[in-house]
Amino acid sequence: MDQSLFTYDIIAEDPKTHARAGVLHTPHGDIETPIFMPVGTRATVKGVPWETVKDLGAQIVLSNTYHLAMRPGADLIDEMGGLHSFMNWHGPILTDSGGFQIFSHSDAVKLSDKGVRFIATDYDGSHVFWSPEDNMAIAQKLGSDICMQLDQCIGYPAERRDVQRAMDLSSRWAERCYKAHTRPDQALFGIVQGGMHLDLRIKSLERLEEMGSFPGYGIGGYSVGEDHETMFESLEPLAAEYMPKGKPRYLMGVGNPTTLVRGVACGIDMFDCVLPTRTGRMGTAFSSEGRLNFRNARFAHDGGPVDPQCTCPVCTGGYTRAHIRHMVTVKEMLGGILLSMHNIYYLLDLMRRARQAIIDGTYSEFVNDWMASPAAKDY
Ligand code: PRF
Ligand code: ZN
Repeated sequence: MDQSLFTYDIIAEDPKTHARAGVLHTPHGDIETPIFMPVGTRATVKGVPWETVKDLGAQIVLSNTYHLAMRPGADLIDEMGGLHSFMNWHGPILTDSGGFQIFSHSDAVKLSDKGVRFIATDYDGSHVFWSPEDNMAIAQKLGSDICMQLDQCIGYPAERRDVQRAMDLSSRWAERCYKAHTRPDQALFGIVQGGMHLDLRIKSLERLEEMGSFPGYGIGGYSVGEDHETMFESLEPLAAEYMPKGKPRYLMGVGNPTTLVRGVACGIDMFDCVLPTRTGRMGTAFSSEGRLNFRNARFAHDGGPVDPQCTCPVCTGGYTRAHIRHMVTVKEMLGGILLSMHNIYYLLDLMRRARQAIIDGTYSEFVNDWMASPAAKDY
């Protein structure tokens, strides 16, 4: 499969860490890495119009094959001209496969070598069966710039033999996705699984590399119940020593600010997470002082911005902590929207600054300063 539209140029490598800065080319635009990708699971970043998502600095957004296939359906999106045109976001889009839903809906899922059967409990309860080929057909109909293989994400803790089984199944599905994927204007990324076991992770990666040439690699199966140190114990060597240098590395579903900073030091290029929007809707803001909970009465009389050090449109636009605390308390939707905007900007800006530090050759100082700052304290 010719995936030459998706070249990845590494423009700088930090001398003391494994961090890299790069540019990933896609048919809908270039992406400067390291990058955070805001999540629009159901073809919208909850509460935030696309013009705003763009103004916040997003270069690529995520969506989800499982959720879009349930509603409104891949045929309808195809009929409306594909996902970019349907959702009116004309920059790069990455669609996840549904592999995470195998984990998050695990009591409503039946797995076999043939594929996955979902009992669509969060929709109308109907059963859907997907082979890896079906999953690729849906992704190709949606027409995202990057799609992910169908995989099995397994939780933590788990027995090694179950982790191995999930990894083996993911490898076999990867091969079938690889063969079934034919759209030259869409990149297919393989996904490394293997839980917290470095040897299984390496095996998983080797199998993907043997299949041919994926234009990029997802790293799945982290942030599933383990603590941070447990994650970095295998993630660090995997990314720093084993993953191919010239391909983008995408750590799936991980988005707390400190993990981003440390992940970049390991050589991760791409991140996504619902955290900024989900916690924003619940009244929580990332900030230079750590996480702030706006349901807290201490903000009731505070006329300052959400974060005095932040340059987002909310923090520079005159919105006060008192006003936002009020809106969150009485459940006015603008409160959650403004905090979602601030949180998205916060992660985008964090990655912009990380990238600049990599280019300047000072990323190790960046990490040290970050870890010593109050922003890192709610990790
Ligand atoms: N697989 C897929 N999507 C994912 C994950 C995974 O393992 C994760 C794990 N954190 C998030 N999203 N396909
Ligand atoms: Zn802000």
